[in-house]
Amino acid sequence: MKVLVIGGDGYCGWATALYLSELGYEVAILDSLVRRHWDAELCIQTLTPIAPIQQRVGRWEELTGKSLPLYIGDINNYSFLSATLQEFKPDSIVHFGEQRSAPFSMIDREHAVLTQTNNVMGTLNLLYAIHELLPDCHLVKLGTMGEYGTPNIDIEEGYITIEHNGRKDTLPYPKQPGSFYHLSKVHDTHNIHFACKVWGIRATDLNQGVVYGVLTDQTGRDELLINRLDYDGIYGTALNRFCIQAAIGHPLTVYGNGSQTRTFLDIRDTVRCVELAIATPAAKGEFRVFNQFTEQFSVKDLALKVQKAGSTLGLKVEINNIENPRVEKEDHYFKATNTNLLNLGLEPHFLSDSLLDSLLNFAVKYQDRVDRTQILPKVSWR
Ligand code: NAD
Ligand code: USQ
Repeated sequence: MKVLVIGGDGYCGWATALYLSELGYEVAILDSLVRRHWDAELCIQTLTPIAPIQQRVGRWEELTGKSLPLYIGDINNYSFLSATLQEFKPDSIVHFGEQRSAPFSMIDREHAVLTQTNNVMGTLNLLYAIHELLPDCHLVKLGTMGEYGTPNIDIEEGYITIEHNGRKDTLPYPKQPGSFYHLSKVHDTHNIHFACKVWGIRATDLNQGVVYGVLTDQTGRDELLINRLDYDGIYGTALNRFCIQAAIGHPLTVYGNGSQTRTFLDIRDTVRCVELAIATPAAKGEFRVFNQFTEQFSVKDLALKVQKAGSTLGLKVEINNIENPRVEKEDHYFKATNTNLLNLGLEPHFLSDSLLDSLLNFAVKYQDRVDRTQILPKVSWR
């Protein structure tokens, strides 16, 4: 099976491209490299020194003897996108290629517009390209658990059955996202759902939780294959940030009282979930939604876990409750369903002390690359 990984130079995409390539899928990477450009603009860097995409791809090909073609360009350039699809002819497209930071999308008008234009138009262009050129191709699109927000009822997988005035229907689950970035995912969801209905496209929306960890069997094989690990206040995500903060002796930055609860998964499960989705494609016209996470934690619980793991490594870890820069509920009900991927055979890697140790050790190894001025959040929602 041929798989095109859009966003294959990014955190989730790079790990996924190598994993699928190792499993024997014929993989190609498409990426505009715009994330490297945004990093430069914001003066931020990944903790880990990532090699230029051509070098990391070359190293993978050298080590494994597998070819990993590279298409550098923007999916909003329709002639580039169509030429790529016509040349590579994928059976599945895994779409990670979006601006994915909530704080980035809340910097100002320009960044909100950039986020929604890049993400919503990119996915719309992709839907047209699939419809016109590869109508049988399965689109596996990365959505987010943040599309649902924090409703006071259980969160289902994409749809909910409702009885109203004596009638019953199964409808898209209500969406209450918490940033212009998360909203871009909701807009994508509606566009994909509609395209499945009118054109018979087959699609799976993976509503992923917050990803943690950095090592996979493939990216750990050589220094040139190392994956990115963001720790700054814009692109760094909660648990990865806490581990890096602990390693360099910075107090953990818990926003508000830390009771806000989110879903999480190990990057090794991200790659496996994508494999499960492409191995059993959606039917023609089906818009399938999987909630892609393995556990849920409050931010406060995560900080306490990192503090405990740090102490066993001799690190003195302080926890700081700082003013929450976001507008989000802190004390709320949260219970989300994730049975679809488990039913397909996902065997989760649960967050363990050994994982925290390995993340902490990784962070200690590269601590000289940390720019401490980039740790505290600088973007306010208000
Ligand atoms: P990332 O920023 O590391 O990677 C995204 C990649 O997409 C980058 O290499 C970027 O250059 C590329 N890209 C962006 N816009 C593009 C365009 N228009 N054309 C071509 N390439 C483009 O992000 P990530 O953490 O790997 O996230 C990947 C996807 O997974 C995103 O859609 C994100 O919303 C989703 N997701 C991520 C997380 C997480 O915790 N990292 C959690 C849930 C969902
Ligand atoms: N948080 C802290 N301290 C920090 C960083 C974050 O308390 O230093 C809190 C935030 O206030 C929030 C929670 O941790 O309540 C999660 O924040 P995050 O930055 O880890 O994650 P988020 O902004 O939601 O975005 C990340 C990815 C995004 C993905 C999303 C999945 O960047 O691409 O869509 O996780 S989810 O959260 O399920 O929507």
